[in-house]
Amino acid sequence: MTKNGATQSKQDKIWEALDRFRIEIPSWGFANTGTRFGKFVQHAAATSIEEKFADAGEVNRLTGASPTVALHVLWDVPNGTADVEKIRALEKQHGVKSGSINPNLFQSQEYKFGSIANPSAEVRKVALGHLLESVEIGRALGTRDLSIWVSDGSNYPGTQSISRRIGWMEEVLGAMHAATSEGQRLLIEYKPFEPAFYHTDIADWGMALHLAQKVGPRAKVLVDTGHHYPGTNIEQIVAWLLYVDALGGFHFNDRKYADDDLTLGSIDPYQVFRIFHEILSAPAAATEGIAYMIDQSHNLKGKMEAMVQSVVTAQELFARAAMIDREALTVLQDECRLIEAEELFRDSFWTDVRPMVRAWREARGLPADPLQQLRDSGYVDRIARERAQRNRSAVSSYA
Ligand code: LRH
Ligand code: MN
Ligand code: MN
Repeated sequence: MTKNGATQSKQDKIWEALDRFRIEIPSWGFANTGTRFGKFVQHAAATSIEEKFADAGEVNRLTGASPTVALHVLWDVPNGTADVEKIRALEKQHGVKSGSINPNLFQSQEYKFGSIANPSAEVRKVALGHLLESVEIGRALGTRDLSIWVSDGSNYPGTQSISRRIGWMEEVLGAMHAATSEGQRLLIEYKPFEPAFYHTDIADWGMALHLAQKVGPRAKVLVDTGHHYPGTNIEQIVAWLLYVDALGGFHFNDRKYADDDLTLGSIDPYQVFRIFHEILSAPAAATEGIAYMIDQSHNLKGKMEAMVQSVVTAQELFARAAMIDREALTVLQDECRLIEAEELFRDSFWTDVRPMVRAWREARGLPADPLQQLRDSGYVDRIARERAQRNRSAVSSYA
């Protein structure tokens, strides 16, 4: 019901939801990636921060729903705050802002035995230095979130003290939290395994939640949908994190087996719908700050196409979840009318919202079909030509 007592139409609910839904896109989703077995290079892939911003700007122009781009410090901001001016200019040029800042605690040789959970105080200090620099970068760029993924762990039982490492992480993350300003947040991401194969220091939401609660009020938990064992009830985790006011945001992607980084909703769109339903069922105050982000690796799909497809899929699933008549559902739940409750829930999921989303796009002056518009615009062909040419001349100038 609306304030004046009238029941909101499905279309109103969808348009209202789409007006406020924004999803951040990752700079690394535009770059050449692969697996540990090899990389398949795409001519259209971005190889510089300039190209990543250009691509992100184009995705936002097409969808109107992705105005920020997540940056990975080592890959995008290698010179620290010295890069900030250049990034500010790119933001202006391409009409997208920097989003979450992702420190990199997993690539340096020093981190062979861990970063913030490394037994060496010297290495932990290096990791803290990088985290503090990331806080500075975030402050200088005026961004809110620092997304921290800790790849630390061990490969063989008995080789590390699991419990002492908890204390070390508390210390480092506490020092990082102390350096943040009012408008900044620490989002702590968890992952059950990979690259560590026996124990991972922050393996699940319980561990991430403990650290977030321990280090301070600006720390929250980040849920990467690919970072769960098969069959995990992710929406239940989401409901609990919302309940304890600790849900900071999401890295959306899909998976069939492990951290596959497939595009959002490509394997199990019902799961994304169920997650959105939990969010939309929670009190508005608990959900306002949630950062929706995409974290994918488009190894085989075209980078631009995959990103547009993912943003559009997220919008469609959010719209479907927004349509659920939650008041009616609550009555059915309380009266334990199971089939009716499930059918009401499923009815929204099975509704084809695409015509309504299309109408919303047209009303907002956006392309009615972003993917088709991307094809028609010739953007991908153009960047593929330009970037292939540039890569060829770069190769011949080294020869
Ligand atoms: C780790 C992860 C983390 C990283 C990103 C590149 O698997 O999900 O969020 O920052 O991938
Ligand atoms: Mn992630
Ligand atoms: Mn991941």
